[in-house]
Amino acid sequence: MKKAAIDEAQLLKEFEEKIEAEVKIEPRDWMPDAYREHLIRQISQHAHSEVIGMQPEGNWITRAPSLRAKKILLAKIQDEGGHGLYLYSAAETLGVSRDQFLQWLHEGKAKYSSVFNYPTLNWADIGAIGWLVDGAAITNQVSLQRTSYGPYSRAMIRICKEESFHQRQGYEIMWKMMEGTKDQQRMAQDAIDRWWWPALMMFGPHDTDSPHTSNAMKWKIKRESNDRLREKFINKTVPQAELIGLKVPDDQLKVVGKDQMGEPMYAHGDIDWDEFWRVVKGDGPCNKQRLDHHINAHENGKWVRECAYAYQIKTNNQ
Ligand code: BYC
Repeated sequence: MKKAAIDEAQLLKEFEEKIEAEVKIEPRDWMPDAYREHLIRQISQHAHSEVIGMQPEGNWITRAPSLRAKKILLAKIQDEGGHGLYLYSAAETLGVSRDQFLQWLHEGKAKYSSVFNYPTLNWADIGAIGWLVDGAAITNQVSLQRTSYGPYSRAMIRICKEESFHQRQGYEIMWKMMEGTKDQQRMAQDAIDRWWWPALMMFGPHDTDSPHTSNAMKWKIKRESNDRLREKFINKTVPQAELIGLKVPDDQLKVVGKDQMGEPMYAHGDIDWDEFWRVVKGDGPCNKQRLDHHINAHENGKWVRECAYAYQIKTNNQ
């Protein structure tokens, strides 16, 4: 065997030993190309989700029903922007520039979570996003705190702290509406009817149809599979819905057992995977609007970036 091949085999062995021993992989460590590519794809798509996810909620800042509600919504949306920035920074440690990530997003080569391609039609949708969409995101992200790549794991730990406030403020909106008038209760039920299934789709295709799961689990990038996380989310969320008098829009939902704490575990009905793939591939209700908005905002911000670069060059030369 040639020396380069021996060296590579040794490096791979050391990498695998670290993964096995739960030692985080750091940016300057050797890693297989496929591990790097996998992380670049997943972390950048995660970052894009955070940033595109600001749009459906941003739609309601000017129409929040009280000053308190407006302040909470503003703070939440600002947090999402911050999450995007931590994640872009984590992804950049893998050797790809922020400009490149944005170009892939604008060209439609990079994905973002399909859930953000649905419209926010009324105030109850803001409650449903916080409760269900952030609730689904946090279920996934708690698990990703233990991911094997150090910068991604550390970003997740910080993001989870903020995400739990997001989930609770969403649930509070729904709970208040369910304590309100008949019309408010109808709006809350309508919102869960429209957001429940897209929230379940956030976990991705069934494990048997998920091409990336096998490597992701082998390298401990993902710590739990798409279906396992979806089940966890359902088990946690159905009792919350029932507590405030909301009905989960799934006629096939049924209790199939109890967990170790005596809490119910559920089996759910069929997810409409045709709809999922249609939306992922660009044909959802708001795909075009979301991407156009991002591209326009990016173009309009060009002068700000140019000023910042010019200032950086000037101060570096002093
Ligand atoms: N939407 O083999 P699979 C937030 C794609 S934002 C679109 O299972 P993987 C918030 C997948 O990319 C945070 N595409 O992939 C912000 C792959 O296509 P490519 C949201 C999806 O990576 C503002 C193909 O399907 N959270 O919290 O092993 C306001 C096959 O899938 C989706 C994240 O972004 C989807 N739902 O697992 C409020 C989580 N699902 O790449 C809240 C980060 C699958 O081969 N990402 N695809 O072209 C992950 O954890 C994983 O990437 C996934 C998919 C679980 C999503």
